[in-house]
Amino acid sequence: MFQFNKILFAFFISVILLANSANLCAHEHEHEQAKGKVTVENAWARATFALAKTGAVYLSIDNQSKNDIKLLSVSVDPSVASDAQLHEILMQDEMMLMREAEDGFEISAGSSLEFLTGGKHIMLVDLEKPLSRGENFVLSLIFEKNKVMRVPIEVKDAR
Ligand SMILES: [Cu+2]
Repeated sequence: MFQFNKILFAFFISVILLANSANLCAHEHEHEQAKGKVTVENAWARATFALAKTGAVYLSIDNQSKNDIKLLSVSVDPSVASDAQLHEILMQDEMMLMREAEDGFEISAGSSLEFLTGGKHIMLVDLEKPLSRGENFVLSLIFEKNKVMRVPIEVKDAR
């Protein structure tokens, strides 16, 4: 009986070791993909009026990796707004309109995607409360292949 327990124990240990090494592999692989040098700069949100129901976030995503990537969508915590959308500007009959970019945006290798005032922007829809200067929140950028970047956003005065 003692012998049996010992064997069982050894078997158990090796299963744990196997599981651990599998984990390690997965982790390293993930790390390998993540270090593809995609950076986010100049991230900020415009402070809003007291009764504003929408807000805008601006940032630029620099793809210094060797692969094309695609930004599919964005999201924020429901305590900030009920929805976050990728918006683009288009001209129609000399009027500037905005619409949701439902397919997201491609960012080819070595290029960057800029969300700037007067251009592409990230729209926060149904704000829980107005965005006040100095506040911070987190915006999640959701890329293809389930890659998510969580970006700290600082609220700054409208200019
Ligand atoms: Cu918009």
